[in-house]
Formats: sequence, C-alpha cells, structure tokens
Amino acid sequence: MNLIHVQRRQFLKISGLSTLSLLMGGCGTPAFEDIVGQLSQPLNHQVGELIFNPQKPVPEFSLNEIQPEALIVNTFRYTPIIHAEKYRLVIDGEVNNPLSLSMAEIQALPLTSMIIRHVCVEGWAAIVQWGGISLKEIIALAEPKANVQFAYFKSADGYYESWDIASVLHPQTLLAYQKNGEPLPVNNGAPLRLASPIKLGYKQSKWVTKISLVSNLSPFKGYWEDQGYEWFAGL
Ligand SMILES: Nc1nc2c(c(=O)[nH]1)N[C@H]1C(S)=C(S)[C@@H](COP(=O)(O)O)O[C@H]1N2
Ligand SMILES: [Mo]
Repeated sequence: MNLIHVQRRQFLKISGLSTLSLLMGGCGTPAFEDIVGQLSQPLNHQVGELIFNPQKPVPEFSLNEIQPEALIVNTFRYTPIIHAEKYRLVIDGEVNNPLSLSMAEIQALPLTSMIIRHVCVEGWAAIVQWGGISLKEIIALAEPKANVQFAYFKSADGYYESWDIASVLHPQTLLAYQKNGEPLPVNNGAPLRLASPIKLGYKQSKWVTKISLVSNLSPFKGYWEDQGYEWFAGL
C-alpha cells in the first residue's frame, strides 16, 4: 500500500470528475439533483468539492481550557479487546481503492490535533484535546466515487453510525488515537475513534473498524438513531 497524498489531478481522474464539472458545481447532473431533492437534510455536496474546497473550521479552545476529568466514559454495550498489531481499519463501499490499514500506516499520516468540546445528549460536556488523522485525508486515499453521500462507521462493540458526507469531510473530523496528549485509552475508543466538534457525542464512534462510503442510507442509521434519536445531530 502506497500512502501518498492523492493529488488533485489524480483524484479528478479516479473519481471520474472533470475540472469543468467541478467549476460548474454540479450543474447539468439532473439525476443527482433528483436524489438530493428527496432528502430532508442539506446534502447537495459533492465529494470532490468537499475535499478540495475545505469547509470553514469552527473555533477551538486553548490548552489551559482542557477539562481532563470531565469526559465521562459512556459505553453502552461492552469494551472490546482489540490487539493493536492485528487491528486493521477497512475502508470500502463506493470507492475505487478499498483500503485495509494497520495502525502503523495510519500513524504515518500527518497528525492533526484539536481542542474541542465534546457534548453528550445526556447533559454533560467536556473540553478535550484529540490527536489523530483527518478523516478527509484517509478517505481521499480510498478514492471515493463522485456519488458518495454518506459514511457508515462500524465499531468492534457492535455500535454503528452513519454520517452525511459534508460532516465526514469537515477539516476537524478526526480519527483520533490520542487524548489530551496521551495515547488514547481503551475506554475512550482505542485504537481509533471519531472526534469532531460539529456532532453530538453519540455520533463519535469508538473502536472504529470499518468505514463504508455509500450513496444511500439503509433503514439502519445508527445505534441510537434506530431507537429514535436524531440522525443529523449537529452542534
Ligand atoms: N462504539 C461505541 N462508540 C460510542 C459509544 C458506545 O457505546 N460505543 N458511546 C457514544 C456516546 S453516547 C458518547 S457521549 C461518547 C463517549 O465517549 P467517551 O466514552 O470517550 O467519553 O462515545 C460515543 N461513541
Ligand atoms: Mo453521549
């Protein structure tokens, strides 16, 4: 596996987009507009645009605002035992280059760090520093097809989640392997968990083992969503 950065030209080639279609911002794709029109969320985003024209980051906190004791471990099923050497992150679905990455390969990618507020619907919040790789970076390596609109995240404890592609490709959506400058503890989702300032706590899957990029949602949208919680869950 060659973990080089996907260059813009390569990406356009592999995703079947042309520079012209990017400049036109999706004009002349009536089939796509039809599909989008049926959805209740603002999902008129194209993968290529989201990767090459990053969304605006939300403000972050400073080091002295971190609340090391405030992050409550919130695990509904059980804490899975994952052997770091055997662990692989699989990226599949509507992609031209499916991936199966070891932690060593993931940690060879550029480290991004951010200090954000984690907000749980159960009524608590915590300012946390997360370190990891930007999800956008790793998804670009998988060469998503132009029609991708959602990502499913599968976790080792049976938890599952789905996100809209714009939130997935937000510059501050990370796959984190560090918490407050230390290796991520198992309770908090090691070896790899989602962390993002734009979604509620239950969207931030711990122990992520598989990311599937898709153009449609199935009737199963997420562990809590399927019990009545809101799907978009934006902050
Ligand atoms: N796999 C998995 N991910 C999960 C959960 C879980 O039970 N299993 N709980 C969610 C909820 S509701 C919250 S608030 C956060 C809590 O993260 P923490 O345990 O690291 O504080 O993880 C989220 N991700
Ligand atoms: Mo939560």
